[in-house]
Amino acid sequence: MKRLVQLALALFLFWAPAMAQETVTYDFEDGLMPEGFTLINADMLIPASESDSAFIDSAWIVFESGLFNSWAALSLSWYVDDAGPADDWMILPRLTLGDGAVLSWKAQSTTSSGNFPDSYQVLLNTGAPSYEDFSENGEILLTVAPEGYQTAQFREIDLSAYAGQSVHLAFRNITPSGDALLVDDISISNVIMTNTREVDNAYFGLTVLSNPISQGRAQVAYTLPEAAEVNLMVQDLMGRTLQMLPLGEQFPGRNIAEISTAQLPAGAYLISIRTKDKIGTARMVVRR
Ligand SMILES: [Ca+2]
Ligand SMILES: [Ca+2]
Repeated sequence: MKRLVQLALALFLFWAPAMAQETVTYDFEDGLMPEGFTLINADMLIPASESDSAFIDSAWIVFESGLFNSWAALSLSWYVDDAGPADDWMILPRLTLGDGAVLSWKAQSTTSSGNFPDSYQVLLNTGAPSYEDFSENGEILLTVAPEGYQTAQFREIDLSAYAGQSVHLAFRNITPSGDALLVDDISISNVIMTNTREVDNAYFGLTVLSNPISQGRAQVAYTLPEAAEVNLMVQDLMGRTLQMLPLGEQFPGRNIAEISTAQLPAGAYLISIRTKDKIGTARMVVRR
């Protein structure tokens, strides 16, 4: 009997680390900046084009790109008076790297003439996801100066030297004077998973009733497979949180929650139902 226990324990020890390694991918397809990302607009420069005014207070935004035919992260580098350089950071949540981890992504400069291509760095830091900590202690893994503009470039960095370390990875736009940079399909293989929340848009069957909404309130319906502590979040399409409503412990089955929409300008919003391990989303349109 003792031998059996030992064998089981040996199997468990062998099995557990292998099973706990996963690939983490950010494809931006829900139209939102992923939860846990840190954005730092360190240059504080003013976008040259008025249609880019969203970048005044945001280093990177999630954008539906015609070039990629996909949602992607986009960082602007064309500022008033061709000022520069850009200094825009997109820092990923902390990840613990397993053996043989590889970071890969797809990037492209958006300049159509080729005259204003974007440059950027990819960095790694074991400290805090802040400008100060990254500037002091961050390691530049790769500098791309400039990125290609005619086709998407697929790039990767071997992270096996950092096995066992818990790190933040960052993309930093450093273009002297450019147009914009697209980054998509950021993927890190062999990440040691702890407790993460999975975005599964359809998971709760979340629907906005009587959508589009023209009244001052909206009702959303969702289904819980089991009782759970639920939060309801309203975000704009830039990923900014507008409302976070703790709904408390909710019963399994179909539930209805109400949101006040009186303060929301006409437009599209993202509603999400969040439990400790799942996020389900739906779009809501407000009309006036
Ligand atoms: Ca995408
Ligand atoms: Ca900026």
